[in-house]
Amino acid sequence: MADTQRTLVIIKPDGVQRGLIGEIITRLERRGLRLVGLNIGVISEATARKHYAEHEGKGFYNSLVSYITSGPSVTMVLEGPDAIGVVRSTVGSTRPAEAAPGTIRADYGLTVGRNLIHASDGEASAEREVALFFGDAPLPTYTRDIDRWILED
Ligand code: DAT
Ligand code: MG
Repeated sequence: MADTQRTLVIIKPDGVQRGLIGEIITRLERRGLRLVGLNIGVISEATARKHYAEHEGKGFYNSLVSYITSGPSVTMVLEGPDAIGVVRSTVGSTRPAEAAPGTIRADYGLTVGRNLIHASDGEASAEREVALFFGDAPLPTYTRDIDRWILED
């Protein structure tokens, strides 16, 4: 059986401004993933810099920080078997123009600087990012009645 994992997803300001919050959450929820954290708000510059610290010094770092802080984002935590990889493959490649059709970035995006959504890329980053955005909030542990139709014992 696959390991149950938690992963951080951000609907970036372009996704919020374009009215795609529901579409994006629906796609993730329909896969069977369980939502255990959800918040909307403007990400502070300090948090954005920490979140994207691995890209510090790259040419796009400052514009990436301005973009992610330019308006409200939706931050969420999703849970499920192999959730980290499952969400990354549902999101698609970093560059929407190269993303596989059917992925969120391909279906709604065109350019790398407006690629709509962030998802943690591994266990260490998921743990770090969930703590960065939801560190103070206790996340619920629960099962849904539908889970027996989605998850094997
Ligand atoms: P991902 O978001 O798929 O994990 P990443 O961690 O490599 O991709 O980069 C973080 C974000 O930075 C990405 O979603 C968009 C932006 N970005 C990455 N590479 C870029 C580039 N070459 N030019 C402009 N923006 C870039
Ligand atoms: Mg990344």
